[in-house]
Amino acid sequence: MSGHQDPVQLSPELEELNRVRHQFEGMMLEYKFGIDEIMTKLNILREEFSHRNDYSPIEHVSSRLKSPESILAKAVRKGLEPTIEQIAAEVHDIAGVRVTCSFISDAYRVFEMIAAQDDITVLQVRDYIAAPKENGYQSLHMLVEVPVFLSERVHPVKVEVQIRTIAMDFWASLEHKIYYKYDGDVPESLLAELRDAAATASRLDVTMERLHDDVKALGTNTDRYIDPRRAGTIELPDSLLRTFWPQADAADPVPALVELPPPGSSEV
Ligand code: 0O2
Repeated sequence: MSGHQDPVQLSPELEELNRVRHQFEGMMLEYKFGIDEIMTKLNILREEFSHRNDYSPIEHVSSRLKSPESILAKAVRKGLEPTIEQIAAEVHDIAGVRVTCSFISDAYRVFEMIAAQDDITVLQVRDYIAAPKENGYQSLHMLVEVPVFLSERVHPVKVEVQIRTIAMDFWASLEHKIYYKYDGDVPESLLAELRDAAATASRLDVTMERLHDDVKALGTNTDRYIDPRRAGTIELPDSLLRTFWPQADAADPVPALVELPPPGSSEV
């Protein structure tokens, strides 16, 4: 008996199926390479920032390749021909990268840094921060094209980059879960609560940005203030003092210096 097996003869239908599957896998691989390129760019920026400034506008970066089921569902929703060419042309978020930032200004800063890179082409921008969606969704979406260098050709790959704050991301992941739990048919009372929560998240972002600006306005002279975790005396700008000293009013001026409790003390 020889160890060799006869090659399997596939019917023409199976041959065709095999060809499409191979083509689809090739397309997904190219999208994965596109994600790899963008992730590398973002990780370089993040590490460079941390090294230079001890602060990075990029808090966290994640990526996902859309599942074949999700791609097909979107193709059906958009009324596309079920061909790889149509899907590649019309489904823009097969490759997705998400960047979370602490502050809204950081989101725009990251946007500008990506857009300014020579090999990046920005195909589309949707600014749901400036103009949130009806349901309260906020995020800055940019659809970019990045060249991927393959063995025999250079292939431009589309990647959707979503940039948002931590608060926006917290809201969006819960809303996404709720949307899928109710299969898109979310009760009106829950939708109203989600809109309220989005407004709260938005206020939080604005407050955090203002506090951050106030702290930056203290300048770079680190001798002027002491790490609060190590207790002692800390000098704060007026708006920050009023946040920690709500009993102060115009008649009772806020003291210029605040005594912080010693470390480990339960006193507030
Ligand atoms: P998933 O599960 O994240 O993949 P387009 O085809 O570009 O014309 P599309 O796809 O609606 O239209 O574009 P858009 O507005 O840029 O949205 C793309 C992605 O943004 C969505 O992908 C979500 O990830 C996110 N997104 C958009 N709107 C919302 C929203 O209201 N809530 C949440 N939580 N996320 C949103 P998918 O395929 O919908 O989902």
